Formats: sequence, C-alpha cells, structure tokens
Amino acid sequence: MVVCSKPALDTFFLINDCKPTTFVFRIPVIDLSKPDAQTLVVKACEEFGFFKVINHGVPMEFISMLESEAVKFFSLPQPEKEKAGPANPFGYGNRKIGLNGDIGWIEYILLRSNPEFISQKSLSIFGESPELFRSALNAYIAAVKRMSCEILELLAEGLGIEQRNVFSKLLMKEESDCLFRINHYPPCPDVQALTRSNMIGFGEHTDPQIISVLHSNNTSGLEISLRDGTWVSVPPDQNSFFINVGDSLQVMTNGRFKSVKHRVLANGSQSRVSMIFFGGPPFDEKIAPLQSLIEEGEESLYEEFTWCEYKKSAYKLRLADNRLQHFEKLRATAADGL
Ligand code: GA4
Repeated sequence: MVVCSKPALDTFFLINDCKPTTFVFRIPVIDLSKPDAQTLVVKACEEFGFFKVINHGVPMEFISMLESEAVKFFSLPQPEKEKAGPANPFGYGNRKIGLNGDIGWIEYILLRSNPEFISQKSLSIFGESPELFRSALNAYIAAVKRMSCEILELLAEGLGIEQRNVFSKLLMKEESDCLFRINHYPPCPDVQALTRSNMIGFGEHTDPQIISVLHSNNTSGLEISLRDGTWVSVPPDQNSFFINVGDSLQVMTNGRFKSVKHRVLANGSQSRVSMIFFGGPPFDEKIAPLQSLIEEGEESLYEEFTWCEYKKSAYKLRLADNRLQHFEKLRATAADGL
C-alpha cells in the first residue's frame, strides 16, 4: 500500500467484487478553518460530490453523547425497539428501507429533524432515557446544521453566486424538510451468504436532499461510486464528517455538482453506527437550476419541480433508481430537427 504524502487527501481503496485491493485513490479532505476551503469544496463537489471535513467545529462531546445514546437504544430488547416502529417511513425500522421492498442488513431510527417535531414525537423512540437522548439529539442536530450551512455558504461563494445564503436559507426555514437518521449495522455472521442473497448493509443510492452530513464510528463499510462506476471504500474516521452532494444540489447547480452514488457493506465482525443529517428544503420550494449557473450556450438540464413533487415520486421508486431521470429535460436530438 502506498502511503499518503499529501495531508489534504485521504485514502480510498479500489473495490473489486467487494474485496479491497491495492491503494489507488485519495479523497479530498477539507480543513474548514483554512482559507483555501472555499476553492477546495467546490472542486470536491465537481469531481466527486463527496469529501471529508476536519476542524468542523462540532463539539466531540455532542457526537459521543448521541452515539452512546444510540448504542443504548439499539441494545434494547427487540420488542422495546419495535414500540418506536415500524418506520413508515419515520420511526424505528429493521431491515426494511423505504416503502417498496428494499431491504438491508440494518436497523435504524429515521426522524424529521426540527426540534419541535423531536419533542412532540412519541417518547418510546428515545428508549429508556428519553430526556437524555432528546437533548443529545437536539444539540447534535443544531451543531451539524450550522456546519452544513457554513459549507453551503462556502459553496455559493466559491461558485461566484452573489447571494451567499442561496442554498443555506433552504435549510434554515422553519418548514425545511430536514431529516435525521441513525443507522446500526450489526456484525453479519455470514457476509458471503448475505452478498449471495443480493443483500448488503444499505444498497446503492443517491441522497435526495441538498446536502448530507455523515458521522460514523470506526467501522468500515461506506463506499462511494466514482464517475467511471468504480466503487471505492471510504476509511472510517470518527473525528471527521463526510459530506455528500444530494440530488437537489445537483439540479440547482445544473449538473455542475454531482450527487454521489454510495452504499454500505455489512461487516463480518464489528458493528457500525452512523448518524446522518439530511438538509432538505421546504415542501413547497421550487427546485431548478440557478440562472446564474447556466453558462452561456448551456441549457437548463432539468424541469422545475417542487420538493414535494420530487418526494412523492421518490417514494414510489426503489432505492437504486435514478430519481432525477423523471425531471430531466428531454434534449432535442438531431432526429427532432428532421
Ligand atoms: C435515501 C437517503 C435517506 O436515507 C432517506 C431515504 C428514504 C427512506 O429510507 O425512507 C428513501 C431513500 C432515502 C430514497 C428513495 C426512497 C426514500 C427510501 C426509498 C426507497 C431518508 C431519504 O430521504 O431518501
């Protein structure tokens, strides 16, 4: 294995039939406290739709408090956890992902992330110590949302957009449809049998929202797909966050940023816990390419849609489906002109 020489890059492993082989690739690592962060986030979103952030400003105690509450919840007896389910799509879910038959080697909690909703939601979702879980959740979400907005503002500035809150304001509205997910991937006694039955931890998909912010414990499993379709494994790092461009940001940048396809493999011996904040817009928000990002001679690649329209169509599809296809503009072909 080649040792990384540049501190601003992290290692990827090339995946061949789900077996890691030799080192070939490195992911962008962005230090949010450095002045070059603005240029680097734009580059990373253009090249991969994915990067890792360090010096992120989210207190480590918020992360460890929430993660330990989550571990306590997932260790409860199954009937206790099921009091908070079944996820439809919100609540506690086991194996079932979404509403159309997707399954994974996973259990999870999926929530709307605004504090009012969290405080109103049935206490059973927060297990034996609801107050502790709820306050850890609110502190964590507030800090991660702040960081997401900071990244979105760097992106807007880096793209030369005058209104630096053009993306971040969509997450800040009271009615914003931001979600929060805590995943637990239990160790799988027979990963090969799982793969033979075509099941993995969480199947390949892109995230629908504007931005996703992921934290995981030190267990591997996350993979992203490069533009050429190669799957690469992302080494876990519990001190950092991983950022994904979502479908909505791909549309707003008229395809300049790519929403990254990713998946999670099951681990044979260790349990993986990940916590993901999904920054989404309000339901009635119109999503379309920003005029200022449509370059001369370029066309808008997508029809305008509301977030509500997108979500309705997303929940009718399977996890691996291309959810943006439905909103792509039909481009004139040579044959149309004849
Ligand atoms: C993928 C990203 C988020 O986890 C999620 C998922 C959602 C769900 O689990 O309910 C979806 C999936 C995700 C995309 C397509 C639909 C909806 C399952 C599914 C098959 C919470 C989200 O927002 O979209």
